[in-house]
Amino acid sequence: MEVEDWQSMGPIAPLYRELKSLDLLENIAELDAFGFTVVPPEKVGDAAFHERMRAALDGVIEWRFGAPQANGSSWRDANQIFRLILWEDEAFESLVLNPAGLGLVQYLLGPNCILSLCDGWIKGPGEARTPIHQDNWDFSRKANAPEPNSANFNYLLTDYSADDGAISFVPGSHKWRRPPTPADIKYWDDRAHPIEAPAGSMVIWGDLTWHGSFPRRVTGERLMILGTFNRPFMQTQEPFRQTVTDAALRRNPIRFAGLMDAYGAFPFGKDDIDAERLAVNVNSGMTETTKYRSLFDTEPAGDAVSRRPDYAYDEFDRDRWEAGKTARLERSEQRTKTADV
Ligand SMILES: O=C(O)CCC(=O)C(=O)O
Repeated sequence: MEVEDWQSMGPIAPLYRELKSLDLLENIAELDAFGFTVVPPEKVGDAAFHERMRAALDGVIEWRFGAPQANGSSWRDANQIFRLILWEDEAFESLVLNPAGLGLVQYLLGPNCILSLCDGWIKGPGEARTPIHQDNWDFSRKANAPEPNSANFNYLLTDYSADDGAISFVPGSHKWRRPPTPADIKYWDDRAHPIEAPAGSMVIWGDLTWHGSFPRRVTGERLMILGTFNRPFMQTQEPFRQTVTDAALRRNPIRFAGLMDAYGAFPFGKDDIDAERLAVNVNSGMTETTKYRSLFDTEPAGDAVSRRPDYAYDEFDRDRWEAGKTARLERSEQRTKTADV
């Protein structure tokens, strides 16, 4: 079937075509049927890409904690997340834009999703594990909405098996639309399906799927990078909008400014929306009409984008409002005249 730019599909049709060109349609089917999928290393990047990412994460670990000892027991009984690594190496900027990872995440959340987390994760030998849980943090509702609000990739930097301390999933749990109870957690901890996949793979899932991880039974460290993305009306878990620099926006494609939510409409101040910035249409965060940005766009955005200004939310610019009113009345007069002719 020819997938056309059907108006009713908005940006999902071009996204689907690009995922097809990446040979990822089976992954879409797995996300729908089972609630998780694994993209093999060769569809994520070439050998140089994987080596670069490993060097970047090793660099963060060494800088923050010191290099692990050669005997493989530095991280015994640890299951440690290290937060906000995005700005510690430019390699991570290309990871969050990775066409396979971002493409499948966008399929789950829409192509105007924003970045919520970019973290490293290390697990050492011993008993430490992640209990079965769901990443949908909306505990204000009794039942989950049918579609996820956030989605993750786990980019593996070491091989995964149950003995390596792999992530595990409860297949199909994304359709149950509720978080696990304490009894569920106990039941599924050892029964969940472990991911067996080589380093360089990307595991992807939406926030409705129950998952956890096994303890690591061998020496050495399990390494992974977590990317979490939100729908754009939500608060992010890490402050990318506040910490992104103009230089980072300039050197990346326009979609990166969208991921940083540098053009998101919220929050409003007394002056309401910044229409000029919204018109740039990088990522409105309000509607589905945001222009589709290709997964393959690598053109640096340059001066087309900038950091979010420091708005004086508590001030009201009466002159600006008057100017807007005058312009509106003039437009309406013009329309009436045209209709009279
Ligand atoms: O690998 C793990 O320990 C669990 C990963 C996880 O829960 C996540 O990435 O959200």
